[in-house]
Amino acid sequence: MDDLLRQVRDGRPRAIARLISLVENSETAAETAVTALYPHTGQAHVIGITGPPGAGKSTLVNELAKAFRRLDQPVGIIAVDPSSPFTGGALLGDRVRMRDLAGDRGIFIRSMASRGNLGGLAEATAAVIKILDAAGYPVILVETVGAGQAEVDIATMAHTTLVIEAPGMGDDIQTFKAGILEIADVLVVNKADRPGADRTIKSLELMLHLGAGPAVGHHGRLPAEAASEPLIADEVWSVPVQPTTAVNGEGIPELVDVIQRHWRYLQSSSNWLAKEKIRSRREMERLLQARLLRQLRVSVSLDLQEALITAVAAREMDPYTAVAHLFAKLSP
Ligand SMILES: Nc1nc2c(ncn2[C@@H]2O[C@H](COP(=O)(O)OP(=O)(O)OP(=O)(O)O)[C@@H](O)[C@H]2O)c(=O)[nH]1
Ligand SMILES: [Mg+2]
Repeated sequence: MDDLLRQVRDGRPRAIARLISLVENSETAAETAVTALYPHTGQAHVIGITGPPGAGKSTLVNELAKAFRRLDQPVGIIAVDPSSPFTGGALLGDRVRMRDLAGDRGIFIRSMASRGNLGGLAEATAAVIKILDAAGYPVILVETVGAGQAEVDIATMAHTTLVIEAPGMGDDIQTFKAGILEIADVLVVNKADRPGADRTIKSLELMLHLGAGPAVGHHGRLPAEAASEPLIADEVWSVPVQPTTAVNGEGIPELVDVIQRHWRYLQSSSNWLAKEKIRSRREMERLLQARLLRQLRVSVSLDLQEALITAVAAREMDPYTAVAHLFAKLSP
């Protein structure tokens, strides 16, 4: 493992791929890898790309990667698909779409899919981000298809979250998913070549107006329970709406400018530590949850779990008492 970790820090693609496979398949490997690599992380700009199926996320990721390569920045790409039970070859379509990137040594692409457990996937994704960060990729693009909790999880891992929408999916304010304003640092209207793009842009701008009113300290809108550190109100980021046509590259240079502006905003901001604390708290909660569930599997027989579930369903026991039984078994 030590040798492998050294090679990863040297940026060797084959070592990186091997370590990622280990981490995907074993929580212990993830723990060992992250513990060793953590001191070497914190350099990368992690950019989340999320949005509904077919909005053009992969096409856009492809274009963004090419744009960052033109700036001479190595780029790591993680495509996460929580709805797919397969790993590796599952996102073959994405690979095809990103094929102009193949052969570029400055690009590392990895697809990840569900292991039948969303929490596990988030944990693995967080570990893979750290591996690429420690391996020296200054830009890491993480694509997730908008699937509820997964996209929120990615938003808490990314410094900059792009929410991708496309025209023609019904442009009423109500049809945009609730919650996207909370996670978006930039709203991208892709397929700007399609009829109705203007209307989508206007709807989103209106929604931003209604949602936020005048400029609000961004990420101050993350749930209050997460923000133990007061966010300083004089630092503001107003979420821009950026049109793009990913298939021909239109709007991409402007989008890269916006992304870089957001990065500078984060770094110059006195809120940096407060935001890092929000991210760290979320990550630790996720790990704790995963660990508790793992411990439950080890300490409590499936029969007993089933019996308690049945008792609650049959109204023979209340859920609090059932959980108290489980919890008592967890502590040694
Ligand atoms: N007209 C038009 N089509 C686009 C544009 N960007 C992407 N597409 C097309 O939209 C389709 C879906 O693109 P993808 O990049 O696979 O979209 P995605 O959001 O990654 O899709 P999933 O990963 O399946 O959720 C493809 O056929 C693209 O060629 C665009 O700017 N304009
Ligand atoms: Mg895709």
